[in-house]
Amino acid sequence: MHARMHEIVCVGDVHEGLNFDFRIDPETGISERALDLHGNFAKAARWAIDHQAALFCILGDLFDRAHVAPVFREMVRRDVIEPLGAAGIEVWILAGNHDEPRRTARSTSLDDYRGYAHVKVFRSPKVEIREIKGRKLGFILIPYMHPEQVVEQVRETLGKEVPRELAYEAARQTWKEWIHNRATDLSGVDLRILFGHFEFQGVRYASTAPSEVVPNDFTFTPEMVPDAVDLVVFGHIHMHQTVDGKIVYAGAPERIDWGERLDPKGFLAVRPDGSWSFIELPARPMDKVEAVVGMGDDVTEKVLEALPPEVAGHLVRIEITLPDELRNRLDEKRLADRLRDAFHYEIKFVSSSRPRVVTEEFTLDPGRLLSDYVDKVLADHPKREAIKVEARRVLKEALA
Ligand SMILES: [Mn+2]
Repeated sequence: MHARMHEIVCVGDVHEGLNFDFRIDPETGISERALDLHGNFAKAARWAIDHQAALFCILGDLFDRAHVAPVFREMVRRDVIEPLGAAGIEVWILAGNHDEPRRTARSTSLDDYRGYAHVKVFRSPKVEIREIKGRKLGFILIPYMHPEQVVEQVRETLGKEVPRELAYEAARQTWKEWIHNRATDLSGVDLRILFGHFEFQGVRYASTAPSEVVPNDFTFTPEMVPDAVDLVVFGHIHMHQTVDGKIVYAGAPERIDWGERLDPKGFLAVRPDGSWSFIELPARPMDKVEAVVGMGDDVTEKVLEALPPEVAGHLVRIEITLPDELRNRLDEKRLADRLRDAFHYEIKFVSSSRPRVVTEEFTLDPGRLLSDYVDKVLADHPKREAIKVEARRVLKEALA
């Protein structure tokens, strides 16, 4: 055995199964963009194999929903689960809020991998101990559980009824006590690591988003982590960052939405002494282009001017604000020619004649209809984007 087998590779929110409505391979039904997400996940697995890692941990939201198409489950099996198994690397999969169903009894696509001896799927909290490079490491694992599920557990174990409006506070208290007790149980180990999938208060979602406290979201607070825990490595937030010293988010291995367009993406390599490195992966460039057109302007010229010089392989989103009268003046053929090397581009027209976003396309896609509906009805709502994300998630779960 080589002496190098010691890193713990931690990968966050992969979101396999996320649908994109462009560059779809008619054979597989998969968008090339979905292959970007998968490709970076496979690169993390490759890195683990090349570095003879001791452990490969997926920190939740491997899948975008509780049920994803078999083709995605097969790709994960083929490019990640099985190669890691062949290299003798143990794999841990924690459930996240996207792939853990609200009802525990309903299964998730994650359960597919239970049959492998080298894989452990965690859908409820657990403690594991491993000896790595001569050091005894204690792991406290807290997969995502919906607050209702936590309350349900409190009722089962204590026979105590918790009113719905107190669910979040009860869940926080329950998690805090549980983590504290497990850390105490692990007093004999050399290092205690907490793996989980939750939001800590004060995190930033992306460098383009302001860090705001959304009071209705279920959050952890740093006080919930006892001193006895040496390192906290979490998934759920897609931006790699450190919170309060010892709390680290691995971040997503690729950019999942447009808010993440400026952020570096990758995974973490944790060493048995508790130190870690962020390993960056190549992320597809995303350009958000805004053109504001006035009555006297040439629409096409204005848009061409606003484009970055290099777009080959980029995702481009163009938002054109213009008076309704100029809506038909864009020379789409010239634009298409200029953007022919782009990976994909989309145009959104914003009317400067009316304050609201106008949907110009006709679609029967339920997800887009719902997004458009939220855009229209909640146009001025400060949390419109967050509401849209959650609404689409619930719809997807319902349609799956
Ligand atoms: Mn999540």
